[in-house]
Amino acid sequence: MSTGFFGDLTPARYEGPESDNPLAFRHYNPDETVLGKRLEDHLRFAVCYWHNFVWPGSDPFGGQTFERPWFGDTMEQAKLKADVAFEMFDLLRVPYFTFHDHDVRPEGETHTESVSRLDEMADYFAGKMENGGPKLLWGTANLFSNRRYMSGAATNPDPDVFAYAAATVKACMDVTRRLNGENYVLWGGREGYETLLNTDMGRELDQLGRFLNLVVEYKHKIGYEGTILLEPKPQEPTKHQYDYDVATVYGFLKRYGLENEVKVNIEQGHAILAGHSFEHELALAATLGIFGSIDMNRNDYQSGWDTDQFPNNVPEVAIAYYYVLQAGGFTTGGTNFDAKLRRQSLDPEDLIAAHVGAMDVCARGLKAAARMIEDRALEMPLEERYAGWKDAEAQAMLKGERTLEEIAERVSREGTDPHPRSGQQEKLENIVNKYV
Ligand code: XLS
Ligand code: NI
Ligand code: NI
Repeated sequence: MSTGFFGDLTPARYEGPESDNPLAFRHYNPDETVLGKRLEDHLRFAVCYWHNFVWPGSDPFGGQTFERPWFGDTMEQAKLKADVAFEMFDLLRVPYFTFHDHDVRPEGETHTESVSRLDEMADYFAGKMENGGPKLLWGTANLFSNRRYMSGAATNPDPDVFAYAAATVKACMDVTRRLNGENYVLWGGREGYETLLNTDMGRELDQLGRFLNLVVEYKHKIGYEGTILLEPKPQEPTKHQYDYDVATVYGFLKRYGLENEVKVNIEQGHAILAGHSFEHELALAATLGIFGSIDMNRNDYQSGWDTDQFPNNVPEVAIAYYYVLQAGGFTTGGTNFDAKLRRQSLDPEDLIAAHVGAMDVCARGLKAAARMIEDRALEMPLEERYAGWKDAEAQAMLKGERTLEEIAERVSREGTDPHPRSGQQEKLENIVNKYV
């Protein structure tokens, strides 16, 4: 039986680019084949639970703007929320969703009660996920909202908080596995500091390293086959977050022996906060072999904080998917909309319009990226640019078969004087523009 929250809306359909229907897909046709694969299987869209069904519309200067019948802290309301959430997944025909423990169940009086409520909700979800219902892209634990985590979870000066967080992650991994979640995410919102004056950075990094090793050890112990993902972010809510960006995370993983165990979930807005472009983070993760999944939500370029807006810039999204495809596309990862409405967008229909639009933008972006790949539009100039390295002598230098003296000797013998060549940036930008 329907909750009636979405009135008489019917599932969003693909109607083609000319459609005027604001709740129809103009570019996202899940069954369209792109590079030999269905669009739905390329994009692997996921809707997040927290921004859509938990966030009340607050901002730093104001409280709740949304009025939702499930706001409250009873299990009954949690189930109503789940009913509405699954109705929305259905209306959008998204293949995946994502959630934190905290999003789906009211906190209990004790840890045990919180876990049993989570288990009860997982059972409730399992029923709705049967028979072609949406699947779980990833599960995660909220280790940042409760005041016990104000000084960090794994990096807390108090070992009891470390233990509480560890127990919470165990419960969330269990539930994720039970629901066949394809990944498990850790975003360290409080794993950082407000001031160095009260922070022992070396100790906190070691705590975080041990925590993540515990997670990986447990994953192997229970035979969980999903991917463990870290989500980098430079700051907010902390002044400094240890998982600053992809490069920092990679150094951290190396240091604690986890570079082959853990990958990254890269969020567009977090990349911008770190002073990078989204594609920089994607390309670097692919290069380092740790690319996992994406959170496809942008920031406002003027605001300087995580505004979590739905994507709406096709050229930006196209470049992002270009690097996702270059990395071989998603395996267990996908496109999660960690995005929220603006707080004035009060209507249930706004939730649908936001996602439909975002999915369309992503579909356009991915199709443009696929065409660039098919035409090898950027690949050929790149090959050409590095062609000199095919030369035997160049290869010998690269493979460590030449010493510094030998190279110097050859340069003076041959009188080599390199000729600068154009980087052709504008030409390449024009090529991209042709596709987007
Ligand atoms: C916050 C993060 C968070 C993670 C999941 O900025 O993006 O929402 O994706 O904990
Ligand atoms: Ni974020
Ligand atoms: Ni995120």
